[in-house]
Amino acid sequence: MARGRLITFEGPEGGGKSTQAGMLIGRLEERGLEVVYTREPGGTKLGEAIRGILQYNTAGEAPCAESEVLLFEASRAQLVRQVMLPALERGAWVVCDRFFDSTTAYQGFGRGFPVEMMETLNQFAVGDAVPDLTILLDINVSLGMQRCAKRQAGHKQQYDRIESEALEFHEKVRQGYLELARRHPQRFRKVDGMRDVEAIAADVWKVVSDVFFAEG
Ligand code: Z5A
Repeated sequence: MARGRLITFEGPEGGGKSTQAGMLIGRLEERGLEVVYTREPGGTKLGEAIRGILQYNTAGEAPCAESEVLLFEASRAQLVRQVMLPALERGAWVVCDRFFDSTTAYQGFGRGFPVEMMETLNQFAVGDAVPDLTILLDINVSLGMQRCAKRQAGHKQQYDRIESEALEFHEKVRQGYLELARRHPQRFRKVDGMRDVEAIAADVWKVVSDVFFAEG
């Protein structure tokens, strides 16, 4: 059985990663593929507990910036061993909502930790579970925030710890993602996330078709 494929969605918040991941999975399943959806941080019991700590301080205090990095990596290492590698090895496709590029973008470019250090930690956490394709849903920070504010108001939710960071932080993250896409052109495809859902989905499908299903 051929190894499955790993596709990750990345980008600033509000770019529509979860929405587009769901739509892509529908299209892949129509082709008869087994698809496993997961997300970071989370996707395992340990990872979901870490998610609470990272987003809502459920340990009773906020992690310091160094702990934050290591908690993301711990959640990731567990997800890779428990969910991703077994799925890929049995030939399933895995679609993941955020993965290690989020650490490089948020903790590296955003918080200012050395990018090379984040990449070394990422590599330790994931081993050879490197995405075959990373779709960067690019969106300007204020539009992303507006979308999230609308959703938050609808669900009467609080902003989480990282969403509550200043606009300048989120702008550094966005620029970091654009830099990563330039550095890794083989793996990254940038899609404009500022349009309507259907237009974005059509572009996402074109990218996936070109990368995986092109004739010849
Ligand atoms: N983080 C980190 O710092 N380091 C790491 O290593 C990792 C993560 C892995 C995870 O939060 C946080 O952790 C995240 C990064 C950080 N923090 N921030 N900021 P999360 O998983 O809860 O949230 P998120 O990943 O940022 O996703 P999101 O905010 O839910 O956005 P999204 O998935 O990109 O978008 P969505 O849920 O599909 O859509 C958001 C809203 O917009 C929703 O109401 C949709 O109906 C609407 N939407 C979606 N598409 C459209 C279009 N095209 N037009 C209009 N409205 C739309």
